[in-house]
Amino acid sequence: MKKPKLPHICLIISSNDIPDKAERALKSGIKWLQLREKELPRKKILYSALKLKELTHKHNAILTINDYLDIAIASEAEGVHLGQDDLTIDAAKKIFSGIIGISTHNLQEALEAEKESADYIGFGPIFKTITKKDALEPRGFYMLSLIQKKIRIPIVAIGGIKLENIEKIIECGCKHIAVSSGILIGNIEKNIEKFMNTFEQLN
Ligand code: TZP
Ligand code: MG
Repeated sequence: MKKPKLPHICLIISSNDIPDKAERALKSGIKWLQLREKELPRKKILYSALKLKELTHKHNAILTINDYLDIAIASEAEGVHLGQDDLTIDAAKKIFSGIIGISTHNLQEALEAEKESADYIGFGPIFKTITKKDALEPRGFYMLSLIQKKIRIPIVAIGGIKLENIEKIIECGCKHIAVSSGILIGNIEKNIEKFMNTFEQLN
């Protein structure tokens, strides 16, 4: 199966956002959802993934699952997003032919991910985030630009990305972002419209 092209914006959601916020986001044009659920037992995460897959399929969007390759496979999600302490990319490739992304936080991790032929890297946190409790220190624009120069696979900037700072992210050459609070807090529809407009100017 051919891997789908990565949309510009990945919206990170948890089970609490299903179905209401997930559906509103999809209706507003979001084409990539990532299920990131750190609290619930695996069986409940699977149920969330299955429900989300129904919704993303209906709206012609893709779904990726954070951390759990088994749940990605069982829910027929298009991809999995691995952390540095999850399965290796090599191991994931043996059992999964979908999109494999991995979180990176420095140049060395990014180069390793590229060498292992990840489909994309997540890079961050770019700014301070309220969503990830154990997030590292913000990497900032400088690091993002450096990574952009050295890495050829798609880079998804993550962490504290908001409408106020998105233009600078794009100036760094970045074509993909993963966002949670910047879209889910406030008016979801308006936030998405503004984020999408910013990227449309690129095309
Ligand atoms: N990894 C680094 S920052 C982050 C994750 C999962 C959270 C992103 O959420 P927000 O609300 O857009 O900062
Ligand atoms: Mg993880």
